[in-house]
Amino acid sequence: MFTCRVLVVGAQRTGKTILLESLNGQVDEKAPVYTINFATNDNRNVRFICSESSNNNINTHKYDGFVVVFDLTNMQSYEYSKAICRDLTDDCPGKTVEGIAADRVFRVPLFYISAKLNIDVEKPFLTLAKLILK
Ligand SMILES: Nc1nc2c(ncn2[C@@H]2O[C@H](COP(=O)(O)OP(=O)(O)OP(=O)(O)O)[C@@H](O)[C@H]2O)c(=O)[nH]1
Ligand SMILES: [Mg+2]
Repeated sequence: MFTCRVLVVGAQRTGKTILLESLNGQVDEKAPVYTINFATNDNRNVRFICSESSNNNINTHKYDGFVVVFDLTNMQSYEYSKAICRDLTDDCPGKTVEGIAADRVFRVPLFYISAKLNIDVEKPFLTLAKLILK
């Protein structure tokens, strides 16, 4: 079992907690920390130790991966997520045109999910698992 520490990060009220709760992991209520086991489709197992934050001052050394969340109906949360991605990635070209999709700007996979409706919530984590295991 490969264990990796993941921070779910984004503006306030963007569904970070609901997303983590929807993944049916084990919750340590004190921290809170969510332990979620995933199997990739080639049957490799990954354990994600997940926590959430809306603070953009991230201690990157504490984590192996990041899921950056924004709310499609909240442009401010999108701008905030872009700032976070900018901080987290070195490979953002300085002169990228604003307004194009986040995945084009930052070359990170982008997913449209609904934690509330339980649509595709596991997708970002499975992709993270594949990227980390490869
Ligand atoms: N429409 C819709 N609402 C959502 C979705 N996910 C979460 N919400 C709502 O967004 C609100 C915030 O959800 P939380 O999971 O508490 O968000 P959070 O990012 O953890 O919030 P903070 O911890 O306060 O920063 C709640 O009222 C949720 O019901 C979604 O996929 N669709
Ligand atoms: Mg929360």
